[in-house]
Amino acid sequence: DLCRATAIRRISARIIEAPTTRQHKLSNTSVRHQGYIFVTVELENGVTGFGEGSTLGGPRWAEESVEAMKANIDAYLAPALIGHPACLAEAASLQMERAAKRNYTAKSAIDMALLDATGKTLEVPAHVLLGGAVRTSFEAVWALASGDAAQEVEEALEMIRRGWFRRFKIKLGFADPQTDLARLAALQAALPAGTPLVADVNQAWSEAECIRHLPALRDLGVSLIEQPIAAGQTAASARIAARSEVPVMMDESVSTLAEAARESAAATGSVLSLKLCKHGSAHTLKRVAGIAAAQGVQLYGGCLLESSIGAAGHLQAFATLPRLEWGTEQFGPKILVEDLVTEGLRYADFQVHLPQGPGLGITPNPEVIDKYARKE
Ligand code: MUC
Ligand code: MG
Repeated sequence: DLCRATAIRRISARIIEAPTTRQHKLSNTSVRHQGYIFVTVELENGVTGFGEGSTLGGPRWAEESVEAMKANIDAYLAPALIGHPACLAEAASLQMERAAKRNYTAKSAIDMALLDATGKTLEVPAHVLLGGAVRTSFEAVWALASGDAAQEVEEALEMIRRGWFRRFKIKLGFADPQTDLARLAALQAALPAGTPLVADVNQAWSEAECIRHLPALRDLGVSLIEQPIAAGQTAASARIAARSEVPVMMDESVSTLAEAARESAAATGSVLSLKLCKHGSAHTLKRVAGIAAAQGVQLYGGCLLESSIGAAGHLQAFATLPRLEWGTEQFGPKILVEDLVTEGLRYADFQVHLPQGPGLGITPNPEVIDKYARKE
């Protein structure tokens, strides 16, 4: 039967370090390569599934690093799943929960590989295992984060010319607010009027700085302000969200179901960025989305600069959400010097398209993976 056929024979994890086309700066880190954990799951029926978990600058964006993920997968998460049916994803998540607390990125990479392997076994796309797609393409957002205003303007215009992206996110908080605002003003002046702009502060500002600078972001045409204040500063975030004339998006502040409930009820934002690495599995991502949506929070498909492997995993889950008001980022495949798959996700008409085919719908490229795998 299916459970016997999809019993997990082996799980392995490799550290990948893939160079990016340019420096990518955030308030608390700056990268020239992306660190991924690349998970391979082999089933008794001979099917192999793949998953990816992303980091930004080591344990800087969140607490997990590629090294920690590899150690915890090898020592705890993989042994807990040997012999377990890949088709029982919820039960696999429970097994992983018993084996290790938190470790959501590592768990999400394994969960993705299980979905891929089960989808391939049943010859259905992963979204079918998650309720089925209600959309097959998504308005895509590109992140500008070199810190060099002229370069960022040129890059944004190039994305529009290519027909890949016409919505942008600008990373703020690594320079002082005046410098950030000057970058933003240069961008706003160069982009077509009404271009949707997200400003991601990555927790860098205090409440006082928000009170001072959020009106300027509004005046510069910003349509969404992401995580301006440190995660966990619930009362201050709620005050900021209430006084801001631009919607505030929760990102680092919401990982677990309890955080989704608490932050939505406290109204620390009116939009939530969903990411598999924060929530631990595709099913949990859907539950987090439901908790937030039930309290009127709108949804945004976030990313952590995944390759087409992790980006496909996200699209498979995002495709099944009844509402996804703000589209998705998933620009990672286009910021890598070389994508990790044989055929990358398709970007056209300013949309990123849900891949067709069983499982995640992408095929990792073994030569590229070998090339960028850390030599142990
Ligand atoms: C984040 O905080 O949203 C996603 C895009 C980007 O530039 O950084 C990441 C993480
Ligand atoms: Mg963010």
